[in-house]
Amino acid sequence: MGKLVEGVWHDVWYDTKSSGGKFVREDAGFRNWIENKSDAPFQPESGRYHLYVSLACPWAHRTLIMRELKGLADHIDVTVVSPDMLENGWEFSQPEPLFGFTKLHQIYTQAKSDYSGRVTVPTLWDKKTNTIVSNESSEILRMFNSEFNDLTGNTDDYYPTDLRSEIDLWNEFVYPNINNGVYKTGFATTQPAYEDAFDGLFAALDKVEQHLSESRYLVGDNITEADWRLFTTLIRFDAVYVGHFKCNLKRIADYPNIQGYMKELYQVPGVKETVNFEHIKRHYYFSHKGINPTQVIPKGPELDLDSPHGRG
Ligand SMILES: N[C@@H](CCC(=O)N[C@@H](CS)C(=O)NCC(=O)O)C(=O)O
Repeated sequence: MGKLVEGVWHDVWYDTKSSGGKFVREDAGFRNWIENKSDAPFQPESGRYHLYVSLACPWAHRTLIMRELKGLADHIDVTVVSPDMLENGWEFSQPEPLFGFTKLHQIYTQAKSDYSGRVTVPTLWDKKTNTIVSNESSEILRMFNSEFNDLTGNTDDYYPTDLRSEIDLWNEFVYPNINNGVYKTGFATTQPAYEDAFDGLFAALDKVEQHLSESRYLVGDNITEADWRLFTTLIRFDAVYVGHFKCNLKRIADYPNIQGYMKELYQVPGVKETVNFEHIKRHYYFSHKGINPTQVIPKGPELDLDSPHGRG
């Protein structure tokens, strides 16, 4: 765990002292866009881009799901980092295929030798211009959703124009309260910071539970990116966030509508193959030594994900 400062790796944990015990997530550093336009510097091309992910990470997971759903698996290769994120940050269990690097931070300094900032997954690499296109999952998601359609022939749209304002509203609600809410709860280093995040998280889950009693998905009758962004947090919740992050007012299994909805999304063809509980549990319980100094990984819980979801 650490960050790059002018191209040099420093092993430091998140600073919560300057924010009253609260965990504040930094913005991503590479924010280019792949666009299907003749004058765009990053154009959709088969085999041009390489995606670095952790199977443990909910932000990386979104991009893996979208790659699968949009038929991009044959066009964008993936390298999976080791689940353990310790003093060197994300590492590869075998040298990665493009440069033979063993650490993800080397990819960042390959792109920019004096880079300063966090080294995060997902990271989307461009082999043609030798740089990182983006390390912001929400933006990678949009590129995958729309910019490769001519290449793949897949025109499924998870961010349709007429639903954008509603999708944006859900994203703005789900991100701080749920996606990042579990991290704010788990990484809080003071009681009030923990309780604030905890209360916000469970109030938000209550609202989603209520909404899903009236609506098939977050936005009407079709799955949108808002659902996938929520899904990757839900699927980790009972296995990790309840125990490791102390998000223990309720489990997802205690919310009938959310549980059915989560199972339905899990059962969408291609999705369950992107879910890896071994990496998920190993990463959190083994990497966050401040929270779990023994690094013992729990065996449970038993999860019911494959039985009928009961949602129509
Ligand atoms: N805003 C980024 C956040 C990505 C992120 O924070 N990923 C975590 C893993 S779940 C990470 O790589 N953390 C390493 C660090 O913060 O140093 C995104 O959505 O892509």
